[in-house]
Amino acid sequence: AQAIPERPALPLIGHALGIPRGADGLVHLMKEVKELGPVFRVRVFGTETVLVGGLDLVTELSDETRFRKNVHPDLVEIRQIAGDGLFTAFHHEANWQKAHDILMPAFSLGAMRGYHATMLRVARSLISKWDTAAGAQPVDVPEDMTRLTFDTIGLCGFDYDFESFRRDEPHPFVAAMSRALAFTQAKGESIPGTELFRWKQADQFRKDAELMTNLVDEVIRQRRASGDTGTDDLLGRMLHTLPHSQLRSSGGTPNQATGEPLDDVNIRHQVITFLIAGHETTSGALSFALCYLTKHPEVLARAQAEVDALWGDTDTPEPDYGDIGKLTYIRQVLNESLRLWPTAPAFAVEPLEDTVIGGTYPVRKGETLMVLTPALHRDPAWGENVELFDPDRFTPEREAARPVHLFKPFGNGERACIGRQFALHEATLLLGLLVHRYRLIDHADYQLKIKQSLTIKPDGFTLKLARRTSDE
Ligand code: MNH
Repeated sequence: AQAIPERPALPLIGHALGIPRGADGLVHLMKEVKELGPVFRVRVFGTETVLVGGLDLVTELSDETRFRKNVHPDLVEIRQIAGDGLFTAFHHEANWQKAHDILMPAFSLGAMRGYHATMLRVARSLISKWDTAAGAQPVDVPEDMTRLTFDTIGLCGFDYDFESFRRDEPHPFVAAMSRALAFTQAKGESIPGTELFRWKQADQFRKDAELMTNLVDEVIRQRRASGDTGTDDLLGRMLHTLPHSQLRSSGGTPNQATGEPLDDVNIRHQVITFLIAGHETTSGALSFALCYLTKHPEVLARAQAEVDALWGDTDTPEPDYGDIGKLTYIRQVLNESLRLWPTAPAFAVEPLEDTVIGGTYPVRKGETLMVLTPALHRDPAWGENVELFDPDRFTPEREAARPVHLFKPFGNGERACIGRQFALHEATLLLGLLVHRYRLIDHADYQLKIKQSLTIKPDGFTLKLARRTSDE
């Protein structure tokens, strides 16, 4: 056995001084993969994390007979807001299996048929805003993508309209959420004990958490008051579906689902979870994709050719559900954007027992092994020029030939993203409509800069737009 590589560490504070805070932390760790190799250990005060960023090790860690999701310290902090909701639930919590069983059908590929019209309606709100901006002023891409994804999850999941396109500022929930997530993250990165001195931020955090909770309770109250028990969206399913007992697919531990519906506190946690997880990542993915389309005119031209073949030069295309599956090149563009910048840039697993990874590194039961997805997505197995944006990496032939665990933007196994089809349907539809309608003008010669909260976005990315004419 061999010790996991690490930089020399100072007593107590460990590597804290060497790791930049916030946004640059991710880029720093990606660099460490190049210098220290695909596995290394980082200590920050009392917390130790093993980081993993290469194909062979990630393939090993994806084995669910040996590893399961780890709710790492950052996620534990987020439990203050999202409790035992799907994303932050410990793997053994009974509510995870229960909510998973109740909600899975709402995320099947077939369920997307039911969301399509609503997604299209929200896309048209964005387009009408962008039409007004076209030829006049630039648009703030991540902000408008956030308006779109937030309204989409609100309407599709809860039949609740946040009306983000009627607001000059982000919806108060979005502002409160960003601050609250930043607070929980800063807490994880700071010297233990110093929370006491940040009472102002702590006070703001309490207010933000309360605002989110109140809004969610209002969403639930409105549904209950309406007497509606038939709507089969996320909220309807949570309020009215009874789970049936079944065995856990892994391990064989009997699940403790009782046949009772989800309790009110858990429903609140799930709604908050979906409002957060259901919009941040998709909005970032759309923003990166637009950024790469803007910087790669030859890719944009191919994407435009694809939508033109489907919708011609009609002013208002009427994409139906089936069209989304035909936008295969647009889907490749999205995948390639998610390869370079997977917007949830890490996920963690823990060994079920003390074990050895990579044939030589001992790891302990329950310790945090964090997969650094952007590093995995630059593994030499991707080929020569891993930094190059090339949607042709995702042609059906090359996808079929790719090792299974080389591309993991949605995490792994049972605890992988439940909203994957939802995100891809929504994002493919919108990108299709946008490239059909606009020329994307890189008016500020944008240089990619990563902004990181829990998820990542292209910081300060603005675009100018012009309507396409029928000969371009
Ligand atoms: Mn999503 C889990 C990435 C869109 C709801 N999501 C995960 C995980 C990743 C992830 C990675 C696994 C995290 C972990 O192992 O700790 N999610 C994404 C990306 C997009 C995305 C890159 C868009 C692009 N996610 C969405 C959408 C929704 C959603 C849209 C909801 C509508 N995601 C979830 C939930 C979980 C999750 C809920 C937790 C699932 C579970 O543990 O059971």
